[in-house]
Amino acid sequence: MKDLIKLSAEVADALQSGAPIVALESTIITHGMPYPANLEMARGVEALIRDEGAVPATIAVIDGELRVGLNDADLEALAQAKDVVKASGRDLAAVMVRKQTAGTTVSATMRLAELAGIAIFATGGVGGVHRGAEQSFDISADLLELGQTGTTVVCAGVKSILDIPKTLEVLETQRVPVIAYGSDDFPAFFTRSSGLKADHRLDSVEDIAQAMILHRAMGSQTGILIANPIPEGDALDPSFIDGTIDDAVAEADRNGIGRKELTPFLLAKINELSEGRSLKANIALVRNNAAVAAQIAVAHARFRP
Ligand code: PSU
Repeated sequence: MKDLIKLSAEVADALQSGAPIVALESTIITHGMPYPANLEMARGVEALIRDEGAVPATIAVIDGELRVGLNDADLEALAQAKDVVKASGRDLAAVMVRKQTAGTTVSATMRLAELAGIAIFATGGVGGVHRGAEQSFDISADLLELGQTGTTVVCAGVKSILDIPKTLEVLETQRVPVIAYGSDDFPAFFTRSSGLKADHRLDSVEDIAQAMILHRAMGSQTGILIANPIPEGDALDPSFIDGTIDDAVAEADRNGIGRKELTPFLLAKINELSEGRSLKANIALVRNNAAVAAQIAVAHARFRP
């Protein structure tokens, strides 16, 4: 199956030698942030992972080719690409046949990371159950992928653009362990707490690496969701950001935005309404997640049987 994927030389070497690797998604570059902040974020996150002693592997589809590990020219092209597809796992085959370029969502990136043999993946926020899902049925494929693909995903929780209690319910149904790092609470992306408890709390990256190994050793095929709260100094005031999110959700509703356009629309709208404060927080939390994911990868490479 590895022949399906084109690995960068650096990632291929790291896989061969068992060096720590952190996978990164690319929808956050193509649909989650505007240019040039997206490019700076992508470069900065890769540099941070290297500083922690791991190898970054940004994943995307370029001209129909499944790529694991991008070079700087690839990142630059992706950050500016127009009409680029947002590909979840189910979209990959058609995108390949049509030789399209796509940013990979959490679900697609998890699947490709697993195919490549990469255990850990860092992102900002995962998709979840959208508000009003009892009418729209809009539940991100990310949650179902977490239920069947054994990648550990480090995120900052989920945004309150989503219905967070329902998102946690689906994760429970999908048998996905939800572990908060250094916190009792499940974080809400821009803020350190959603007001809901996480199922488990672990306080060290070594403990998280051990949990990954035990989860697998017992035959579980599901992913693990690590919820890493945004650093205190970067968190937004809950009343400010919640109001902004409510306004963005109402505007999406009025304009009939749905399906795969909904999350990118809400992200862009929140950034506009918050005058860039959400983007700044988003970048800070992605960087924090990348650093923690790299530390977990280093511990995991040490403990792995
Ligand atoms: N949430 C964010 N930023 C993002 C995304 C989600 O805060 O960029 C992206 C991720 O790639 C995620 C995808 O996998 O959106 C989920 O999209 P949907 O809700 O359509 O499943």
